[in-house]
Formats: sequence, structure tokens, C-alpha cells
Amino acid sequence: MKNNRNTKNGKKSPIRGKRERYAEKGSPKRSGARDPKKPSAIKAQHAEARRNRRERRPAENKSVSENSQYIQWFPGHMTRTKRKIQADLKLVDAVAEIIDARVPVSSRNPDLPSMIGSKPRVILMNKCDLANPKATKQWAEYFRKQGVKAIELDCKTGAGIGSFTSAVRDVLADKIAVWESKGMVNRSLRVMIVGIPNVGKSTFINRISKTSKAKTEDRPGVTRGNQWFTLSSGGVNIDLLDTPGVLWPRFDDQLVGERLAFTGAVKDDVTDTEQLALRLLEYLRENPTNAFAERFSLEQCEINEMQAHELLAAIAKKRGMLISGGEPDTERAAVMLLDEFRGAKLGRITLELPE
Ligand SMILES: Nc1nc2c(ncn2[C@@H]2O[C@H](COP(=O)(O)OP(=O)(O)OP(=O)(O)O)[C@@H](O)[C@H]2O)c(=O)[nH]1
Ligand SMILES: [Mg+2]
Repeated sequence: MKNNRNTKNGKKSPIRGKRERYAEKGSPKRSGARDPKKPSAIKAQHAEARRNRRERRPAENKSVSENSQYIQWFPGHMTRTKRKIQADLKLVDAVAEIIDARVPVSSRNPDLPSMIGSKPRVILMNKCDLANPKATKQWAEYFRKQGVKAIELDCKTGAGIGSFTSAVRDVLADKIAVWESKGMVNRSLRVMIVGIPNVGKSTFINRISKTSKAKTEDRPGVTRGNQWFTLSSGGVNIDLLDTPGVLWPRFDDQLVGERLAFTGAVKDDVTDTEQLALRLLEYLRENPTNAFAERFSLEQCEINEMQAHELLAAIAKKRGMLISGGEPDTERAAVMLLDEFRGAKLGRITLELPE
């Protein structure tokens, strides 16, 4: 089994090797995987799947891709977080739902409305620096038409952060008027920050409070408990409650699970990285970007002619990722490809558009 943690420049990839995944005690079992206590069986199963993939010539006109996989991630701590969010709801005036601008549909938890009830809400479309700017504008317009207060945000640079306080004040206008009529001027606004894992909730809190008190990392599941942060923004006192990322028990549409795995909201351990990369390549074949073609010195006609597994092999070769015998190291190439997609090196791609 190869170690797929090391990238070309020797830096460790956040996507861990399969050996590490299965060595981890209590690691969630991937659908279709055998007993995690039997690494040799899994190893054999993966080797066979890889062999089949290489040898197989994809059937034409298949409605479901043979590279699709069943993705699910709903560990116990998410159930506990859901309960904690509901319990702490009485402590806040409003909820800020952070979504990923690259997947504005898939990154919205369908259970959220029932969790937060009628609490006033704003939407923060984060990671706009990674999304297609035109699509982001379309989404902003879509939310505006729905009468939903939505802000375009890039927590890397802080763009859009200045609109947060006024957006919260807007959705709380009636409440603020009541407070002021009772003489409660400058009362702090208490806002709960919710969203799926790895969407940038804690980064947002650090950015707006100009600190680095909230723990952040480029992997899902970093924040593990609700935590308060007090700050002042635009002369308004704000208390923000950071919460752990929550998904839902089952992705009814597997495309949703896949997209969340592409963007890094789903733990890499529960997916087959190579299969995921093949699905990403299928998407890129149908939705080509110049950045993708240029990055791997591929002509558009070459991309069109190759199947996803051939493309992955070509990419591995172009990056000099080879295993003994000169075969392309498609596992390593898959990890690299997903990393590059997540960093928008293949273009600023929005995977979902408003209808
Ligand atoms: N490019 C880009 N990266 C961002 C942005 N916001 C956050 N990130 C990165 O996304 C990763 C996850 O950020 P976190 O703030 O830890 O995400 P979280 O939602 O708190 O994640 P959990 O606590 O695991 O639920 C980090 O590597 C951040 O640097 C953004 O606007 N643009
Ligand atoms: Mg966090």
C-alpha cells in the first residue's frame, strides 16, 4: 500500500492514506467496506477495484457513473451538536448560517429550519474567493428575490465582512425597536454561527473579531463544542456563538454527498479518494475550465477524448507520479487533484447554479 500523504513538494496532504484511515480505532466504516478490523481484506478489495477500474472500458449511455460511490458521514458528535444548538437557541437573538459559495444548495443543512424554528436568520455565502464570481452574483440575486438576507463573504481577505453587523441589525429591526423603547440602547446582539463542517465558521469569527481565538484547520470536524466570542464591530457589541459543523443523517441525493466531499465538508476517511477524483474529472470533462487544461498541459480535444480514468493516469504521468514498473500512481494523483480543486487551482468553480 502506498503512502499517499506526501505531495510532490514533500508537504503533507490533508487527505490521509487508507492505511492510516483503517488503522484508526473506531474510524467510521465506509459503505461497502468490509470489517475495518481486517485491513488485508480491505487492501485486497481496493486493489481489485483499482484493477477493475483500469481494465474496464466504461459502458456508454450509462445514466449513473460507475465511479459513483455511496457517501455518508454523520458521526455521533453531530447528533449531540444538534441537541446543543437547539438547547442554546434561547440564548441568541439570531442565527447566521454559513454556506459554501461553491455549493450553495448542497451546503445548506435541510434539518436547519426545524432546528432553529422562527429565529431570525442571515446567510453568509463564504469562500467566494474560490467560487465563480458570476455564479455568486446569481446566487446573491436568487436569495434577494427569496427575501433572504444573504452576504457574499471571503474570510481569507475579509471581503464582505463589513456587511455582517448591518445585516443582523436588519433582521432584528423589530426586536431592536422594542429594546430601545424599553431604554435598552447598545444591547449586544447575540448570534449563533451554524453550518456544515469546514465551511469557515470559526475563521469568520476570527476575522470579524480580529483575533485567532477560535481553532481553525483545513479539515472538517475541528470545532467540537459551542463557544462564545465577544467583540465589537462597527460600534455594535456582538456575542457570537461558534458551533461544530453539522451534516444530516443521509444524503438522499448522492450528488450532494459527492459535492460536499469535493469541497472538503465530508471527512476524507469515509470516501474512496480515487473514485472521488474520477467523478471530479467527469465533471471537469463536461464543464471544462481553462485553468484545468493549462495546469496539466492538456488540449481540450485530448480531455474530451479521454475517459476519466485515462485522464487521471495522464495527470499522474504529467506530474511524474509513478509506481514501480512506470505505472501511473493514480492514488497520489487523486489526492493531488482534490487538493488542487479545493484550492481553486483548477479554476474558480461553482458546482451548483440557481434554477
Ligand atoms: N479560500 C478560503 N478559505 C477559507 C475561507 N474561510 C475559511 N477558509 C478555510 O477553510 C478551512 C476551514 O475553516 P474553519 O473556520 O476551521 O471551518 P469551520 O466551519 O469552523 O469547520 P468545523 O469547525 O470543522 O465545522 C480553513 O483552512 C480556513 O482557512 C474563505 O473565505 N476562503
Ligand atoms: Mg470550527
